Amino acid sequence: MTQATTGDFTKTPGWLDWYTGPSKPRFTVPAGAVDAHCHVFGPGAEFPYAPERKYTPCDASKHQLFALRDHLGFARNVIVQATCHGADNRALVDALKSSAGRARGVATVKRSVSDEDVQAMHDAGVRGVRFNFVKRLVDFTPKDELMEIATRIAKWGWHVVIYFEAVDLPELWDFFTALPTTVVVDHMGRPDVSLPVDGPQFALFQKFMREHANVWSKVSCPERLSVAGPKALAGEQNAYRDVIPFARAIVEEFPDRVLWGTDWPHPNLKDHMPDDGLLVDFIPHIATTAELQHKLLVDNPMRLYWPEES
Ligand code: 0GY
Repeated sequence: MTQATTGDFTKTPGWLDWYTGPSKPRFTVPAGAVDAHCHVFGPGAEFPYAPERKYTPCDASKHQLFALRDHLGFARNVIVQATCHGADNRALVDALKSSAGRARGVATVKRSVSDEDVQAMHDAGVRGVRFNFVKRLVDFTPKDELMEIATRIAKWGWHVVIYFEAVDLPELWDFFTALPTTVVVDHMGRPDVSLPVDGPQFALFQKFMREHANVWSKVSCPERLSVAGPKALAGEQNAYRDVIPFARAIVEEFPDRVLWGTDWPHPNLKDHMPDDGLLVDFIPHIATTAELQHKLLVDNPMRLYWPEES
């Protein structure tokens, strides 16, 4: 794969481009595996980045995403609208339409979206909306507006994907637990993995999932959550080892409500860009049996995104 340029847009200073030569994973994902969290960026010359964006990425096209899918051994993608495209879902919809049914999508919409627009996105393969509460990524949207959107999209059988930081869960709890749809949490609600896995911060997230059977979690982004980083210690095998106890706890307690994704092309990483092949090799450390791996990578994403085939 070759790195694309970014059209007329100037990348955010210090932006790390995605890794162009990912290794072939040693872990073979099960047949029919779904990469359930990834993005497309532009290309900016064709699908301009949104004026309200908080970063300008490098381009990362649908062709490059599909090539990565094949290289890693996955069958399908769930493409999640990234904040650099705001509520302009054209790049996402174009990728879905080019996927021959092998990609579904999660869009970002505003209150002003029409039923016709929702239906057109549904026909292209969109199955959810994303509400982002990470303050460095988006401006604030009133919760009554988000609840109105959630109520409307529920009529299409869509779900809500939420992205937030663990410290904000207490304040967001009442809103999240009132959502009328399936709710999918990005990256386990971004726990601080330097805190104990059995401490109060992660316990609140586990309570959130335990008490609300409609809540699912992506056990994704060790490269984003890790403090230990990608280097294994002498005598240890694992990159991102500090994330393992958190992700494994969620997979083992909620095996039917977990999803996994690469997060390619990995927006906003500051220190290192992961080799996506090594990210796949992380999976057996968090889903330690063939049965758990099959649920995580095939059964669960198929039930949520391709229910007609599962
Ligand atoms: C992710 C994480 C990030 C960015 C976005 O939409 C986005 O811009 O989700 C982040 O910066 O933490 O899931 O891709």
